[in-house]
Amino acid sequence: MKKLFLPAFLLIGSLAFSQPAPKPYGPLPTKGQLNWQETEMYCLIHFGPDTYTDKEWGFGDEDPQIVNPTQFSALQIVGAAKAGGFKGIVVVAKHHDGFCLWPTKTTEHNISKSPYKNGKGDILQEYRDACNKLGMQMGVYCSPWDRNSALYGKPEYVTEVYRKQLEELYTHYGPIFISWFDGANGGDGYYGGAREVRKIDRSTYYGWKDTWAIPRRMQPGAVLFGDVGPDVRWVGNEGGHAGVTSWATYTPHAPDEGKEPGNGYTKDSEGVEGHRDGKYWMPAECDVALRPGWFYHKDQDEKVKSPDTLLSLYYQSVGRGACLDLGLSPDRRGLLFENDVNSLKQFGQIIKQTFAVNLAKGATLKASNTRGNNKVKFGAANLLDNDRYSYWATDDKVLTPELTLDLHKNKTFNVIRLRENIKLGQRIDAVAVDAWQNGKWEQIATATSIGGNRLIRLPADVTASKVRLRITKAAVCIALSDFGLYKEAKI
Ligand code: FUL
Repeated sequence: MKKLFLPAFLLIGSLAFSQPAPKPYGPLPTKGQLNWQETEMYCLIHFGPDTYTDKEWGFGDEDPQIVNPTQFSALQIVGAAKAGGFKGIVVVAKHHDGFCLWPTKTTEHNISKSPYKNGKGDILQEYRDACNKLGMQMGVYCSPWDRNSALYGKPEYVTEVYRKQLEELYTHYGPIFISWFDGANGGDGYYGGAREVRKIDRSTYYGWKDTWAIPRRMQPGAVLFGDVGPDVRWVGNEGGHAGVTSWATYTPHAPDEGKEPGNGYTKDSEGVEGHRDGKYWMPAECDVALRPGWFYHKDQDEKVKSPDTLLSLYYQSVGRGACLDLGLSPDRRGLLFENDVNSLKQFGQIIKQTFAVNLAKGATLKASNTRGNNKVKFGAANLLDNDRYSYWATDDKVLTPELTLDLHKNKTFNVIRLRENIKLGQRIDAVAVDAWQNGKWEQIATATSIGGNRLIRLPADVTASKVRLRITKAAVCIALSDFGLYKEAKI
């Protein structure tokens, strides 16, 4: 009997521990997309001729002599973004007016023709240096639409100007984490003096597949953003919010049946929620400006979004699995105005303090199921460590498990955080959270589309000593990596 017992024990033990990891589900993120997801928040910096003409879209005939930011400080701008909790910047290297902030060889319409540093300036390089110094990531936005170029509308503009500009940006300014492709395209402009309306076929003109091949080759770590991704999709509004349900998966559709979608040519209202059965891993980026406009306008100095507004946008973007891309606009001096700096700073403090302490840490966890009974590899304790990819998993057939957290004493919170290990795809459709109140469980929240990050901001504080998480719908067995309870800081 004794002799039999040992091998049987070993067999059962090894079966349990040999339970393989859950099979990945659906489209999966690439390394660049994982990095982007972890970045969560970055800033989109608009500065150029529009700053001096008080416009949002320059016509393309602006004199480079007007661009003279005598106090330009990339360190001040990037430093303010960092204080706001942002982990990167996207530099608008060229906006629709065609003026390049770096000394490009592709056009005369660039910073070297301005008085800035006597024509020796290179704003991109200054941003690069500041990012390196402050440990921030850098990305670039080079507008496909160019209202200055005489060639715009001809194939040569794409092959000899636009793609060459991208090559320069990808060559000279170090590793970038995102290349941003805008959808605004074609219309009236200066076009080398022609001053006319030029329309392009948004579906085919830029040859997106060939254009994307350039960053794929030259900046393999970067994600590519656009209405059609291919890595990060536009959320479909410039209000800074994703849908209450927002899937990381998406299939871009052209507005007209049978056509190829392109940037500026999608059913962009679909971007806000994405598609549960989307063909691609293509989570949303929510872009919104800190002020009403993307460029600096003096008369908007008092219209800078407050830290509270930024916080609510944070929950509606980052909290829904998207990233927040906040527009900053240096003024004519080349500095961020003090109201902008202050708002960023206070917002950053709220975020930092709110998420500094996970009140669920130290809880005793009881899961209704653990994959293969393997608590080390797939146990619920993995939810409370700081590893974004260690996870609690269930057996293949268990799609709606429950987890009870005994917090041992009353804790007060108003934010709940959930994250899936998205290396295994987006698996969970819906959850509910209960708190132990007056001797019974009471449902305090529900949420859909969990993905890389889901923040639930409760309408009021909850005080409880026990909390329960119920997965109410999942496509396959779960792989949840994070559960957090937080109390929002007041500044
Ligand atoms: C839009 C542009 O037309 C705006 O000027 C701005 O750059 C914004 C971020 O993207 O499509």
